[in-house]
Amino acid sequence: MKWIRPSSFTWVLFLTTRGPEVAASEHDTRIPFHELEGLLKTIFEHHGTSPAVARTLAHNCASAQRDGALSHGVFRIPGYLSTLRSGWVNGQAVPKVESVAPGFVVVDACNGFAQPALEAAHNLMLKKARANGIAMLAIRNSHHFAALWPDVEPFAREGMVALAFVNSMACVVPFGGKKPLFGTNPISFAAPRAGADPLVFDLATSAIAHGDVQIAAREGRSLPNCCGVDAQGNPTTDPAAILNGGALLPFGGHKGSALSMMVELLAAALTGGNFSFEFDWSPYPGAKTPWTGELVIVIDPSRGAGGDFAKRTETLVQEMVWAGQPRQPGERRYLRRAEAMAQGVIIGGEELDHLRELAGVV
Ligand code: NDP
Ligand code: PYC
Repeated sequence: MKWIRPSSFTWVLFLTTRGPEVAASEHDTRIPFHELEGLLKTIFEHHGTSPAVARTLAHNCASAQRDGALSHGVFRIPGYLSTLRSGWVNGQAVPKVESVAPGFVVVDACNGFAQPALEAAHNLMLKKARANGIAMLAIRNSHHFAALWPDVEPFAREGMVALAFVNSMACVVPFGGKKPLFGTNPISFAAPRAGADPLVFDLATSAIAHGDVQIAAREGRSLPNCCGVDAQGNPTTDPAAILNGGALLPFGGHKGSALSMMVELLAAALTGGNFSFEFDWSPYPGAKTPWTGELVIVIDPSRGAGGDFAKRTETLVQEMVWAGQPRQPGERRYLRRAEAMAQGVIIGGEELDHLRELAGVV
């Protein structure tokens, strides 16, 4: 078979004429990004966070909604509020940043959220990665309730390659096992591209994110095969059966299970945080946020490849396109982002009314 390499013009046309995959439904409305961010900041502050924590969480959550990462957008607000109300997490925590080696930063999040801890270490991480070629950030005593791509994309925008690992709560059965042990344990990766948004992937190591199971249950949808088991350990496509005594499975059988195990070791054992099975939130009714750890690795690619890394990424992306891959990881989010910044962030009408009530602006 003869392959015809498309011209770059063809691909630009393909990418710019294709709309985002998720269209607004008749029940949806739109809100400017900065308004959504402001609304969420007010809500967080009204529910016990410091202004600094509120600003960080609001930006993170509004960004997920903007980019169509709906399992970690405003859908998460009730969970954030109930976890704050329960006293399980400290919304006022001020992270303690410590430089423990030329290429190693440790942050004690002081039982607060992981994002303010990451933010507090961001500049130091960049400085160390530039000075040493690589820097590690070990966050412990933290709660991560969000998508992971916002933790790596900013580093790639600074020319760095970044990886992040976070563990969550025991709800995934290890391959061949009988009881949940691992969290849904996502891994994210970001690399700079010459003349384009960074190449980013962010994926749960479970067959499906817990958030997506909750959304499917709420909408009365069944799940694809091989996502989870019911309370008796039988395969099920019913999200309610997974949520009520059942469990999730790793993606890709033993391979996803091994990656999930690695995330437990990197995000918990290496940081001094809890394994996903180690914390007990039962004395805190309403607690929803996993109390674990996060590891972030930032690499300066110029130490290995001179100034060429972003161009090499671009070459690989072009070859993937030419090989027929219809879209790259991260591309859907960038399309949604561009559309939301131009026309407003899509949100359910009732959901927005509820957020306004919570913020006390109606
Ligand atoms: P998805 O399966 O939706 O997507 C995984 C990755 O694959 C994304 O980078 C996505 O890009 C890319 N992708 C999806 N479809 C395609 C395709 N057809 N071609 C090429 N690339 C594709 O993510 P998950 O459901 O696994 O995870 C959802 C979110 O949940 C993540 O943000 C994750 O961080 C979060 N999560 C958070 C946890 C926590 O403890 N805080 C625990 C578990 C999950 P794109 O973004 O462009 O669609
Ligand atoms: O969607 O699996 C998930 C998740 C766990 C913790 C935060 N999100």
